[in-house]
Amino acid sequence: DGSEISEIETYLQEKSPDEADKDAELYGIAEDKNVIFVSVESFQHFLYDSEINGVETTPFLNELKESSDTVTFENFYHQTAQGKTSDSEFIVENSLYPLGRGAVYFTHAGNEYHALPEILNNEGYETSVFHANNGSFWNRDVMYDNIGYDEFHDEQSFEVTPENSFGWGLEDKAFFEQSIDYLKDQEQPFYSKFITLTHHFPFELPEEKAHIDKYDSNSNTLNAYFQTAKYTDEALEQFFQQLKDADLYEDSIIVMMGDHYGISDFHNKAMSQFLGEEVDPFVQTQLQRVPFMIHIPGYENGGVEDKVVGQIDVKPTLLHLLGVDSGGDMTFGDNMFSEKKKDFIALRDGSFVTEEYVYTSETCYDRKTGEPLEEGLMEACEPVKQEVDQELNYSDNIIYGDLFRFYDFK
Ligand code: GP9
Ligand code: MN
Repeated sequence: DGSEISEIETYLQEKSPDEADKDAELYGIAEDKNVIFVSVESFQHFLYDSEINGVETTPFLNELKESSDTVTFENFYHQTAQGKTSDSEFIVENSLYPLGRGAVYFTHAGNEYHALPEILNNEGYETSVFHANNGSFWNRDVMYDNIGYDEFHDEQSFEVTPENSFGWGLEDKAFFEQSIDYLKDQEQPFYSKFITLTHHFPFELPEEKAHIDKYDSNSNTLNAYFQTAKYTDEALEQFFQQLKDADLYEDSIIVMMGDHYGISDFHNKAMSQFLGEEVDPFVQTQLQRVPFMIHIPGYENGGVEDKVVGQIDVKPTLLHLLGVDSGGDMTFGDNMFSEKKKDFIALRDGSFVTEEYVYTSETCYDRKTGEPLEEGLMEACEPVKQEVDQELNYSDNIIYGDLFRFYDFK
Protein backbone atom coordinates (compact mmCIF):
# COMPACT_ATOMS: atom_id res chain seq x y z
CA ASP A 1 0.00 0.00 0.00
CA GLY A 2 0.98 3.64 0.01
CA SER A 3 1.95 4.06 3.66
CA GLU A 4 5.55 2.91 3.41
CA ILE A 5 6.27 5.18 0.47
CA SER A 6 5.26 8.23 2.50
CA GLU A 7 7.56 7.13 5.31
CA ILE A 8 10.40 6.89 2.79
CA GLU A 9 9.45 10.25 1.32
CA THR A 10 9.73 11.85 4.75
CA TYR A 11 13.11 10.22 5.34
CA LEU A 12 14.45 11.42 2.00
CA GLN A 13 13.16 14.93 2.45
CA GLU A 14 15.06 15.15 5.72
CA LYS A 15 18.23 13.43 4.55
CA SER A 16 18.63 14.67 1.05
CA PRO A 17 16.59 17.67 0.06
CA ASP A 18 16.31 17.63 -3.71
CA GLU A 19 15.14 21.14 -4.43
CA ALA A 20 17.17 22.81 -7.13
CA ASP A 21 20.31 24.40 -5.69
CA LYS A 22 20.57 27.24 -8.13
CA ASP A 23 23.47 28.90 -6.35
CA ALA A 24 25.65 25.81 -6.43
CA GLU A 25 28.45 25.53 -8.97
CA LEU A 26 27.51 24.62 -12.55
CA TYR A 27 23.73 24.94 -12.17
CA GLY A 28 22.21 24.82 -15.65
CA ILE A 29 25.58 24.84 -17.42
CA ALA A 30 24.39 22.11 -19.75
CA GLU A 31 20.95 23.52 -20.37
CA ASP A 32 19.90 22.78 -23.95
CA LYS A 33 23.17 21.01 -24.61
CA ASN A 34 23.60 17.39 -25.59
CA VAL A 35 24.75 15.03 -22.87
CA ILE A 36 27.06 12.21 -23.91
CA PHE A 37 27.43 9.78 -21.05
CA VAL A 38 30.18 7.18 -21.40
CA SER A 39 30.06 4.17 -19.10
CA VAL A 40 33.65 2.97 -19.18
CA GLU A 41 33.87 -0.76 -18.63
CA SER A 42 35.83 -1.97 -15.59
CA PHE A 43 37.78 1.27 -15.20
CA GLN A 44 39.17 1.78 -11.71
CA HIS A 45 40.56 4.96 -10.23
CA PHE A 46 44.04 3.52 -9.65
CA LEU A 47 44.64 3.55 -13.41
CA TYR A 48 45.04 7.35 -13.43
CA ASP A 49 48.71 8.32 -13.45
CA SER A 50 49.80 4.67 -13.40
CA GLU A 51 52.77 3.65 -15.56
CA ILE A 52 54.21 0.40 -16.83
CA ASN A 53 57.90 0.59 -17.73
CA GLY A 54 57.70 4.37 -18.00
CA VAL A 55 54.59 4.43 -20.23
CA GLU A 56 51.40 6.06 -18.92
CA THR A 57 48.31 3.85 -19.00
CA THR A 58 45.78 6.67 -19.40
CA PRO A 59 47.55 9.72 -20.87
CA PHE A 60 44.32 11.14 -22.29
CA LEU A 61 42.31 10.90 -19.08
CA ASN A 62 45.30 12.19 -17.08
CA GLU A 63 45.43 15.26 -19.28
CA LEU A 64 41.68 15.86 -18.94
CA LYS A 65 41.97 15.51 -15.18
CA GLU A 66 44.49 18.35 -15.15
CA SER A 67 42.57 20.62 -17.51
CA SER A 68 40.22 23.43 -16.56
CA ASP A 69 37.38 22.30 -18.84
CA THR A 70 36.89 19.13 -16.80
CA VAL A 71 35.61 18.46 -13.29
CA THR A 72 37.00 15.20 -11.90
CA PHE A 73 35.76 13.57 -8.70
CA GLU A 74 38.62 11.57 -7.23
CA ASN A 75 36.60 9.98 -4.42
CA PHE A 76 33.74 8.59 -6.49
CA TYR A 77 32.63 5.04 -5.61
CA HIS A 78 30.81 2.44 -7.66
CA GLN A 79 27.94 0.87 -5.71
CA THR A 80 27.20 -2.17 -7.82
CA ALA A 81 26.56 -5.78 -6.82
CA GLN A 82 25.91 -8.95 -8.84
CA GLY A 83 24.26 -7.06 -11.69
CA LYS A 84 27.62 -5.45 -12.61
CA THR A 85 27.26 -3.04 -15.56
CA SER A 86 23.48 -3.24 -15.40
CA ASP A 87 23.56 -2.31 -11.70
CA SER A 88 25.66 0.74 -12.47
CA GLU A 89 23.16 1.73 -15.16
CA PHE A 90 20.28 1.20 -12.77
CA ILE A 91 21.85 3.36 -10.06
CA VAL A 92 22.63 6.19 -12.50
CA GLU A 93 19.17 6.14 -14.07
CA ASN A 94 17.18 5.96 -10.85
CA SER A 95 19.34 7.02 -7.91
CA LEU A 96 18.14 3.85 -6.20
CA TYR A 97 20.44 1.10 -4.92
CA PRO A 98 20.74 -2.14 -6.84
CA LEU A 99 19.64 -5.30 -5.06
CA GLY A 100 21.96 -7.27 -2.78
CA ARG A 101 21.25 -10.41 -4.80
CA GLY A 102 20.54 -10.83 -8.49
CA ALA A 103 20.28 -8.09 -11.07
CA VAL A 104 17.35 -5.71 -10.77
CA TYR A 105 17.47 -5.31 -14.57
CA PHE A 106 16.29 -8.92 -14.72
CA THR A 107 14.21 -9.30 -11.61
CA HIS A 108 12.25 -6.02 -11.61
CA ALA A 109 12.30 -4.73 -15.18
CA GLY A 110 8.54 -4.25 -15.18
CA ASN A 111 8.37 -1.94 -12.16
CA GLU A 112 7.21 1.63 -12.20
CA TYR A 113 10.26 3.91 -12.25
CA HIS A 114 10.90 7.61 -12.57
CA ALA A 115 14.10 7.28 -14.52
CA LEU A 116 16.43 9.81 -16.06
CA PRO A 117 15.62 9.05 -19.74
CA GLU A 118 11.91 9.44 -19.06
CA ILE A 119 12.47 12.76 -17.27
CA LEU A 120 14.69 14.01 -20.07
CA ASN A 121 12.17 12.92 -22.68
CA ASN A 122 9.64 15.15 -21.00
CA GLU A 123 12.17 17.98 -21.14
CA GLY A 124 12.41 17.57 -24.91
CA TYR A 125 15.56 15.47 -25.13
CA GLU A 126 15.98 12.60 -27.53
CA THR A 127 17.42 9.68 -25.53
CA SER A 128 19.45 6.73 -26.75
CA VAL A 129 21.89 4.00 -25.79
CA PHE A 130 24.85 2.65 -27.77
CA HIS A 131 26.29 -0.73 -26.82
CA ALA A 132 27.69 -3.29 -29.25
CA ASN A 133 26.51 -6.43 -27.51
CA ASN A 134 23.40 -8.57 -27.83
CA GLY A 135 20.42 -6.36 -26.96
CA SER A 136 18.98 -8.82 -24.51
CA PHE A 137 22.15 -9.07 -22.43
CA TRP A 138 21.21 -8.01 -18.87
CA ASN A 139 17.63 -7.75 -20.20
CA ARG A 140 18.52 -4.30 -21.46
CA ASP A 141 16.03 -4.29 -24.33
CA VAL A 142 13.15 -4.78 -21.92
CA MET A 143 14.38 -2.41 -19.22
CA TYR A 144 15.34 0.39 -21.65
CA ASP A 145 11.87 0.28 -23.10
CA ASN A 146 10.31 0.57 -19.68
CA ILE A 147 12.41 3.53 -18.51
CA GLY A 148 11.93 5.62 -21.62
CA TYR A 149 14.90 5.36 -23.97
CA ASP A 150 13.87 6.28 -27.49
CA GLU A 151 16.56 4.22 -29.23
CA PHE A 152 18.85 1.33 -28.38
CA HIS A 153 21.70 0.71 -30.79
CA ASP A 154 22.81 -2.80 -29.91
CA GLU A 155 25.27 -4.95 -31.89
CA GLN A 156 22.88 -5.15 -34.85
CA SER A 157 23.42 -1.45 -35.50
CA PHE A 158 27.12 -2.03 -36.07
CA GLU A 159 29.26 -3.61 -38.73
CA VAL A 160 31.22 -6.29 -36.92
CA THR A 161 34.03 -7.97 -38.88
CA PRO A 162 36.92 -10.27 -37.94
CA GLU A 163 39.24 -7.25 -38.27
CA ASN A 164 37.39 -5.00 -35.84
CA SER A 165 36.37 -7.51 -33.21
CA PHE A 166 37.88 -9.83 -30.62
CA GLY A 167 37.06 -11.01 -27.11
CA TRP A 168 33.62 -9.67 -26.24
CA GLY A 169 32.96 -8.35 -29.74
CA LEU A 170 33.28 -5.04 -31.56
CA GLU A 171 36.30 -3.11 -30.32
CA ASP A 172 35.78 0.29 -28.72
CA LYS A 173 37.54 2.30 -31.43
CA ALA A 174 35.26 0.92 -34.17
CA PHE A 175 32.28 1.22 -31.83
CA PHE A 176 32.76 4.98 -31.34
CA GLU A 177 33.62 5.57 -34.96
CA GLN A 178 30.50 3.80 -36.24
CA SER A 179 28.28 5.54 -33.67
CA ILE A 180 28.98 9.01 -35.00
CA ASP A 181 26.62 8.76 -37.98
CA TYR A 182 23.73 7.75 -35.72
CA LEU A 183 24.58 10.57 -33.33
CA LYS A 184 24.54 13.11 -36.15
CA ASP A 185 21.05 11.98 -37.15
CA GLN A 186 19.61 12.51 -33.69
CA GLU A 187 17.38 15.45 -32.83
CA GLN A 188 19.21 17.91 -30.57
CA PRO A 189 19.43 18.22 -27.65
CA PHE A 190 19.99 14.54 -26.95
CA TYR A 191 21.03 12.38 -24.03
CA SER A 192 23.08 9.43 -25.28
CA LYS A 193 24.69 6.73 -23.23
CA PHE A 194 27.68 4.79 -24.56
CA ILE A 195 28.77 1.55 -22.89
CA THR A 196 32.28 0.41 -23.78
CA LEU A 197 33.28 -3.24 -23.96
CA THR A 198 36.94 -3.87 -24.83
CA HIS A 199 38.32 -3.32 -21.32
CA HIS A 200 36.33 -6.24 -19.92
CA PHE A 201 37.57 -9.34 -18.13
CA PRO A 202 39.69 -11.20 -19.24
CA PHE A 203 41.19 -8.04 -20.84
CA GLU A 204 42.23 -9.65 -24.10
CA LEU A 205 43.85 -7.57 -26.81
CA PRO A 206 45.63 -8.59 -30.03
CA GLU A 207 49.37 -7.96 -29.68
CA GLU A 208 49.52 -5.30 -32.42
CA LYS A 209 46.82 -3.21 -30.70
CA ALA A 210 48.66 -3.08 -27.37
CA HIS A 211 50.67 0.12 -26.82
CA ILE A 212 51.90 -0.57 -23.33
CA ASP A 213 53.70 -3.56 -21.80
CA LYS A 214 51.94 -6.07 -19.64
CA TYR A 215 52.50 -5.77 -15.92
CA ASP A 216 54.61 -8.51 -14.37
CA SER A 217 52.97 -10.34 -11.48
CA ASN A 218 51.39 -13.69 -10.66
CA SER A 219 48.03 -12.45 -11.98
CA ASN A 220 47.52 -12.67 -15.75
CA THR A 221 44.37 -10.65 -15.23
CA LEU A 222 46.10 -7.67 -13.63
CA ASN A 223 49.00 -7.95 -16.08
CA ALA A 224 46.65 -7.63 -19.06
CA TYR A 225 44.41 -5.01 -17.41
CA PHE A 226 46.74 -2.11 -18.27
CA GLN A 227 46.84 -2.96 -21.97
CA THR A 228 43.09 -2.85 -22.53
CA ALA A 229 42.82 0.22 -20.28
CA LYS A 230 45.31 2.04 -22.49
CA TYR A 231 43.42 0.91 -25.57
CA THR A 232 40.18 2.37 -24.18
CA ASP A 233 41.95 5.61 -23.22
CA GLU A 234 43.03 5.89 -26.88
CA ALA A 235 39.49 5.10 -28.04
CA LEU A 236 38.11 7.91 -25.86
CA GLU A 237 40.66 10.36 -27.22
CA GLN A 238 39.63 9.44 -30.76
CA PHE A 239 35.97 9.79 -29.83
CA PHE A 240 36.51 13.37 -28.67
CA GLN A 241 38.15 14.13 -32.01
CA GLN A 242 35.31 12.43 -33.92
CA LEU A 243 32.78 14.56 -32.02
CA LYS A 244 34.73 17.67 -32.99
CA ASP A 245 34.89 16.59 -36.64
CA ALA A 246 31.13 15.97 -36.60
CA ASP A 247 30.47 19.44 -35.12
CA LEU A 248 28.85 17.90 -32.08
CA TYR A 249 31.53 18.66 -29.52
CA GLU A 250 30.87 22.36 -28.78
CA ASP A 251 27.20 21.78 -28.06
CA SER A 252 27.72 18.83 -25.76
CA ILE A 253 28.98 17.92 -22.34
CA ILE A 254 30.71 14.59 -22.00
CA VAL A 255 30.44 12.63 -18.77
CA MET A 256 32.64 9.60 -18.19
CA MET A 257 32.19 7.07 -15.43
CA GLY A 258 33.75 3.72 -14.50
CA ASP A 259 31.00 1.13 -14.05
CA HIS A 260 32.62 -1.12 -11.41
CA TYR A 261 35.90 -2.77 -10.48
CA GLY A 262 37.80 -4.91 -12.99
CA ILE A 263 40.23 -6.48 -10.54
CA SER A 264 38.51 -8.57 -7.89
CA ASP A 265 39.93 -9.39 -4.45
CA PHE A 266 41.04 -12.72 -5.92
CA HIS A 267 44.04 -10.75 -7.26
CA ASN A 268 44.98 -9.04 -4.01
CA LYS A 269 48.49 -10.43 -3.94
CA ALA A 270 49.30 -8.94 -7.35
CA MET A 271 47.44 -5.73 -6.46
CA SER A 272 49.53 -5.39 -3.29
CA GLN A 273 52.67 -5.74 -5.38
CA PHE A 274 51.45 -3.09 -7.80
CA LEU A 275 50.34 -0.62 -5.12
CA GLY A 276 53.33 -1.24 -2.88
CA GLU A 277 51.06 -1.76 0.13
CA GLU A 278 49.04 -4.59 1.54
CA VAL A 279 45.44 -4.77 0.30
CA ASP A 280 43.63 -4.88 3.63
CA PRO A 281 39.86 -4.27 3.89
CA PHE A 282 40.44 -0.50 4.00
CA VAL A 283 42.50 -0.49 0.79
CA GLN A 284 40.08 -2.97 -0.76
CA THR A 285 37.27 -0.47 -0.16
CA GLN A 286 39.32 2.42 -1.53
CA LEU A 287 39.91 0.33 -4.65
CA GLN A 288 36.16 0.61 -5.32
CA ARG A 289 36.74 4.17 -6.53
CA VAL A 290 36.15 4.62 -10.25
CA PRO A 291 36.57 7.67 -12.50
CA PHE A 292 33.84 10.27 -12.72
CA MET A 293 34.58 13.20 -15.01
CA ILE A 294 32.41 15.99 -16.37
CA HIS A 295 33.95 17.53 -19.47
CA ILE A 296 32.49 20.90 -20.46
CA PRO A 297 33.94 22.44 -23.62
CA GLY A 298 34.91 26.05 -22.94
CA TYR A 299 34.63 25.82 -19.16
CA GLU A 300 37.54 27.32 -17.25
CA ASN A 301 36.99 26.55 -13.58
CA GLY A 302 37.31 22.79 -13.57
CA GLY A 303 39.68 20.76 -11.44
CA VAL A 304 39.84 17.83 -9.09
CA GLU A 305 37.15 17.60 -6.38
CA ASP A 306 37.86 15.48 -3.32
CA LYS A 307 34.32 15.17 -1.91
CA VAL A 308 33.09 11.64 -1.18
CA VAL A 309 30.46 10.87 -3.82
CA GLY A 310 29.11 7.87 -5.74
CA GLN A 311 26.99 6.53 -8.55
CA ILE A 312 23.86 7.19 -6.50
CA ASP A 313 24.58 10.93 -6.91
CA VAL A 314 24.82 10.94 -10.70
CA LYS A 315 21.13 11.42 -11.54
CA PRO A 316 20.58 14.48 -9.30
CA THR A 317 23.92 15.88 -10.47
CA LEU A 318 23.05 15.57 -14.15
CA LEU A 319 19.67 17.19 -13.55
CA HIS A 320 21.49 20.03 -11.77
CA LEU A 321 23.84 20.52 -14.73
CA LEU A 322 20.88 20.51 -17.09
CA GLY A 323 18.96 22.97 -14.95
CA VAL A 324 16.04 20.57 -14.62
CA ASP A 325 14.06 20.95 -11.41
CA SER A 326 14.28 17.70 -9.46
CA GLY A 327 12.19 18.94 -6.54
CA GLY A 328 9.51 16.28 -6.96
CA ASP A 329 11.96 13.44 -7.41
CA MET A 330 12.70 10.54 -5.01
CA THR A 331 16.43 9.95 -5.00
CA PHE A 332 18.79 8.42 -2.47
CA GLY A 333 21.67 10.43 -3.90
CA ASP A 334 22.31 14.15 -4.07
CA ASN A 335 23.62 16.77 -6.40
CA MET A 336 27.40 16.50 -5.92
CA PHE A 337 27.79 20.26 -6.10
CA SER A 338 25.31 20.98 -3.34
CA GLU A 339 26.37 21.97 0.17
CA LYS A 340 23.41 20.01 1.47
CA LYS A 341 24.81 16.73 0.26
CA LYS A 342 24.31 13.69 2.45
CA ASP A 343 27.42 12.74 4.40
CA PHE A 344 27.92 9.09 3.45
CA ILE A 345 28.26 6.81 0.44
CA ALA A 346 26.86 3.34 1.06
CA LEU A 347 28.28 0.37 -0.76
CA ARG A 348 25.89 -2.45 -1.48
CA ASP A 349 27.45 -4.83 1.06
CA GLY A 350 26.78 -2.37 3.89
CA SER A 351 30.28 -0.89 3.88
CA PHE A 352 30.30 2.90 3.71
CA VAL A 353 32.55 5.91 3.31
CA THR A 354 32.23 9.33 4.94
CA GLU A 355 34.62 12.28 4.85
CA GLU A 356 36.13 10.97 8.10
CA TYR A 357 35.64 7.21 8.15
CA VAL A 358 35.62 4.08 6.07
CA TYR A 359 33.53 1.29 7.54
CA THR A 360 34.00 -2.23 6.21
CA SER A 361 34.44 -5.80 7.55
CA GLU A 362 32.94 -4.63 10.85
CA THR A 363 35.81 -2.22 11.32
CA CYS A 364 35.78 1.56 11.46
CA TYR A 365 38.85 3.06 9.76
CA ASP A 366 40.16 6.59 9.84
CA ARG A 367 39.81 7.58 6.18
CA LYS A 368 42.88 9.84 6.21
CA THR A 369 45.32 7.37 7.80
CA GLY A 370 43.73 4.05 6.81
CA GLU A 371 44.19 2.84 10.39
CA PRO A 372 41.39 1.10 12.29
CA LEU A 373 40.07 3.27 15.12
CA GLU A 374 41.18 2.17 18.55
CA GLU A 375 38.87 0.02 20.55
CA GLY A 376 36.35 2.22 22.29
CA LEU A 377 36.21 4.61 19.36
CA MET A 378 34.55 2.13 17.05
CA GLU A 379 31.14 3.53 17.86
CA ALA A 380 32.04 6.58 15.76
CA CYS A 381 30.71 4.61 12.79
CA GLU A 382 27.67 3.21 14.56
CA PRO A 383 25.10 5.99 13.88
CA VAL A 384 26.02 6.11 10.20
CA LYS A 385 25.87 2.33 9.99
CA GLN A 386 22.29 2.41 11.20
CA GLU A 387 21.35 4.99 8.59
CA VAL A 388 23.07 3.03 5.85
CA ASP A 389 21.20 -0.15 6.77
CA GLN A 390 17.94 1.77 6.95
CA GLU A 391 18.54 3.40 3.60
CA LEU A 392 19.48 0.19 1.76
CA ASN A 393 16.40 -1.35 3.24
CA TYR A 394 14.13 1.47 2.07
CA SER A 395 15.54 1.24 -1.43
CA ASP A 396 15.02 -2.53 -1.47
CA ASN A 397 11.44 -2.08 -0.32
CA ILE A 398 10.73 0.36 -3.14
CA ILE A 399 11.94 -2.24 -5.64
CA TYR A 400 10.45 -5.37 -4.06
CA GLY A 401 7.10 -3.67 -3.42
CA ASP A 402 7.09 -1.70 -6.68
CA LEU A 403 6.22 1.23 -4.46
CA PHE A 404 6.52 3.98 -7.07
CA ARG A 405 3.13 2.75 -8.27
CA PHE A 406 1.76 4.59 -5.25
CA TYR A 407 3.75 7.78 -5.65
CA ASP A 408 2.70 10.81 -7.61
CA PHE A 409 5.83 12.40 -9.09
CA LYS A 410 5.33 16.10 -9.60
C1 GP9 B 1 27.86 -6.64 -21.41
C2 GP9 B 1 28.71 -5.59 -20.76
C3 GP9 B 1 29.56 -6.18 -19.68
O1 GP9 B 1 26.94 -6.15 -22.30
O2 GP9 B 1 27.95 -4.52 -20.33
O3 GP9 B 1 28.81 -6.56 -18.62
P1 GP9 B 1 29.42 -6.85 -17.19
O4 GP9 B 1 29.93 -8.26 -17.21
O5 GP9 B 1 30.53 -5.90 -16.92
O6 GP9 B 1 28.26 -6.66 -16.29
MN1 MN C 1 30.84 -3.89 -16.69
